[in-house]
Amino acid sequence: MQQLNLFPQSAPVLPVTYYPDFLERQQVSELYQHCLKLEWQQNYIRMVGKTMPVPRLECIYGDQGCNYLYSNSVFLRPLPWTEELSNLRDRITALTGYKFRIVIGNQYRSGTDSIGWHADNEASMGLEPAIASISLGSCRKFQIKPIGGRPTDFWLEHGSLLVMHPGCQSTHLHQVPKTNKVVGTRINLTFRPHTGSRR
Ligand SMILES: O=C(O)CCC(=O)C(=O)O
Repeated sequence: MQQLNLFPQSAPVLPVTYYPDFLERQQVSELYQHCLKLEWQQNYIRMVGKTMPVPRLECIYGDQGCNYLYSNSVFLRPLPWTEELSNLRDRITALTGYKFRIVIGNQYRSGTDSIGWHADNEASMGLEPAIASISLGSCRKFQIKPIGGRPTDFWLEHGSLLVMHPGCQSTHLHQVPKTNKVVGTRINLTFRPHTGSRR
């Protein structure tokens, strides 16, 4: 499988690994169809005293009790793993050695859906989490930068896997910016660890 460590001499060293063809063509179409049918919801976030819709749809699946609160505002309670999602989790673990207890889905319906600069550093994931991110559907720009540094752009392709290694969330921020281009639906699945006690 092609693997890009993203450590070429000319580019900044990034604590990520990109696998453009992680999923095979047949598999990726079936998974995309499965993911369209997940329990997507519109969540609301409270920021600077205002409540606003999150600019994308979200869903969460995982181990019972592995609830997830982000930005001190959006509370997600996992639904039980679907067979397709747990199979995918196990494949990523087999490749990377990282273990995951939840998967958070993001559905970007058009170019106006996005996620702003952030690090995934919620305490519920434990120290220095490894996060694995699957992309399905339309290609969107993903940017990552060292805190206070310059961004590097990636185009996350249909069927690809991006692994953010332990430490990445302490030193780097990432985002999927809005775009004026006409783009179709993109689904992103981020597999994450969780410190919840029940297995
Ligand atoms: O959609 C993506 O590729 C990134 C998602 C993300 O940054 C997140 O869920 O924290």
